[in-house]
Amino acid sequence: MINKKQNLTAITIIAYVMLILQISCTAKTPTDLSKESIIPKPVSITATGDNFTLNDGTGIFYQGESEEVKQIGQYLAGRLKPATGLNIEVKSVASEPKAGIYLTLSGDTKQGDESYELVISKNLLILSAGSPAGLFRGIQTIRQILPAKIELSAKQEGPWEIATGTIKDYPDYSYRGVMLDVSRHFFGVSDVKRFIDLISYYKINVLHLHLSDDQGWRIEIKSWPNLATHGGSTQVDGGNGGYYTQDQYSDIVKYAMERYITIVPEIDMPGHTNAALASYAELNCNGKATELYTGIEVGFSTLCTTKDVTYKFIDDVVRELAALTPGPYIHIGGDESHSTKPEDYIPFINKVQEIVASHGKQIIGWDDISAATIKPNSFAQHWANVKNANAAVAQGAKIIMSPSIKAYLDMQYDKSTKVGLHWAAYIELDSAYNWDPATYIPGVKKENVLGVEAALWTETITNMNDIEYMVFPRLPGIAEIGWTASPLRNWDEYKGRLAKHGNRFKAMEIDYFESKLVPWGGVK
Ligand code: IFG
Repeated sequence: MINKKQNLTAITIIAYVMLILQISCTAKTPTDLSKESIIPKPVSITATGDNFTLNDGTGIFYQGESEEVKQIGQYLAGRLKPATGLNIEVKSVASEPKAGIYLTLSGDTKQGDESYELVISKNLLILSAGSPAGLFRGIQTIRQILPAKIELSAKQEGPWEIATGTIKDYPDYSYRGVMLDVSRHFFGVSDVKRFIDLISYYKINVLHLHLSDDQGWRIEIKSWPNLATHGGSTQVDGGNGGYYTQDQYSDIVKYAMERYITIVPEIDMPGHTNAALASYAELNCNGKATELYTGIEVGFSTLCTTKDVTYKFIDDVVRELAALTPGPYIHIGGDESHSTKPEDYIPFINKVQEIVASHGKQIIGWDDISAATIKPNSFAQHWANVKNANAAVAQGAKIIMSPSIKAYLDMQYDKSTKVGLHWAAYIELDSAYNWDPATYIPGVKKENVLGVEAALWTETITNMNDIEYMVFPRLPGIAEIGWTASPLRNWDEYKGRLAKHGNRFKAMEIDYFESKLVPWGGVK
């Protein structure tokens, strides 16, 4: 029979052991870099079993006088400050420092301009790349090999340790995008900037903005002002809609460029054009403006493809948009033109491609445009019809893979998902991850694929929380499909890494879907 005194002693011993354990857990025990949960998975990781520690003596140094590299260093310092409370100095140096974080463009771009290498030793973390974009991608990896609490916005206790070793990395596909439909429901500049922050953490490098559709025109066009003021005045279910002034659009473009993300603007045509048809009577074959539309039907609208004014309209729109868009692409839509006669659709698409090319941009269109003659150096975005994809490849076009049953993030996870649609499929995390763009469509090989893009249509999505709920965690998986070569990808291994991102999602205040397929937990 244990007496009271013995009982107390036992409890004291247990408490003491727990304390020692706790402290030893945070002691500088060598950690294993290869056990980190980086998404997308890097090409190679070699661990050396020690720790680099970020502290108030750590500086960020960059080689030479490049203002751009300095800004990347300042970006990193800015991401580290909230949780560590450290005001890390960013300084130019002529040569490799003895200690701290060193950014250098001494790398090569043999594996593309987003390749980078991280060499981490006890006192010095060297991030090298062949171009600033590679440095920026490497910084996302640095963020992910720090404890998840680094992403919290309030000051936390350290230590801020990074396991030592070497990471060599570069993407499999050069186009890794996500589309945000700002037409069905409008999302303001601050929402788009937060969205850009979140997708950049997973090395996404394209943001496709679906700027026009039946329910809303979302970009100011100075030569056709009613497009935004009238065509942008509402949205699905009749809300106030909205639009980006050209200055606001330029602000979004700049914010994306600073994160090495290319903006692809889409003006969908000849279908999905009711907002424009409601704004200008002359764009309609009958000369009468349509009513604004706040439903979610598709396929009922078409520009009047036989009128000259239609091509003047398109030329004005494309000219103004191209002047605001430093990226190489303009997306012309082309999908679901069920109200356009095929004999009118084909010459229309051919003419529109000439207009876009005349303004110095490359064309992307949904793969419906393969019915027309796709200009060389144009791209077809596959979404539902494999015949269209094969027809595009037959014309020499490269494919951006956005299969609706895999990559449409407006698809519900399962029957219980509170928002979204399911016309294509219910898409749980394993389904969104388990596909390979290089073998997905018979006849479409890896060399025919430019990359992948997830698409968030917003008929049922009305706020940032719903955007985050539908996009996370499926987007990190699609980002990995675009970045990590398929032999390195495996759902059972990936879900273990994804589980460790739950605390990162929480730290970034992402309202993510906690799928039961993932063993969430395991604080890192
Ligand atoms: N298809 C339509 C979209 C949108 C989507 C919703 C394409 C290319 C269904 N076109 O996907 O406008 O309505 O899931």
